[in-house]
Amino acid sequence: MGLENKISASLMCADPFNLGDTIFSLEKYKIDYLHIDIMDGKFVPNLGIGSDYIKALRKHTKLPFDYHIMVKEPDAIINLLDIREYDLVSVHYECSFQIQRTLENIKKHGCKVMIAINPATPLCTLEEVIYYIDGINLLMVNPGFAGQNMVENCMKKADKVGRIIRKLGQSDIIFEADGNISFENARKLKKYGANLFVGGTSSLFSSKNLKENILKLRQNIQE
Ligand code: S6P
Ligand code: MG
Repeated sequence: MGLENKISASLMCADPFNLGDTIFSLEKYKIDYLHIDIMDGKFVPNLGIGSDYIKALRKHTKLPFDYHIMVKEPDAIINLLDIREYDLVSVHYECSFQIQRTLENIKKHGCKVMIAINPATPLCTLEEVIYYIDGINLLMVNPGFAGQNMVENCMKKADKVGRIIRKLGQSDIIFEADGNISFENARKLKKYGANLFVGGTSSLFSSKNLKENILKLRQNIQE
């Protein structure tokens, strides 16, 4: 028996002018997580929102945060975040010289710790970290920007990740899929074992009707 399917709403895809209303709507329509992309302009060629801004959001919502950290040597930044035990934190395999140490540092915050895998990151890396992590965040695009098309081969990679998880008997591992998660892609990824879906411009924010889009995404990831 696997984990319950969940949806994480990508904050960088929301209209910043209406952010408060969007977050209240996400709460009202029972979204599971707020997906927060943190970028440093070095690990990925873009910048994300800063730690003070993120902490300010915390004052206005009780939704759990799903931090996706795309930062070189992220330990210092991680310590600046207000991480709670119900949050998820994913860092990339390549971000740190001693990734196991970084994962252990994150774990000290009491949250779930996850490894993020780029489209070109070999899956054999999972063997080295699987016993340190609660989940995998599989990137279906090269991270840094919203609105990209899925990198070829990523669907096959998702299939392989699902098989690895089953082979290791790790049925309680979180398997997140991030990037170009359209309604259709979500349905396919669900078959491969994904259980956490990042909703961005391809689904939740593809039109102004957030309620309808959440419902449609939920229907597409049902058992
Ligand atoms: C990409 C980032 C993602 C995006 C999300 C956008 O670097 O990690 O979390 O916010 O992928 O969704 P979409 O549907 O526009 O690709
Ligand atoms: Mg992300």
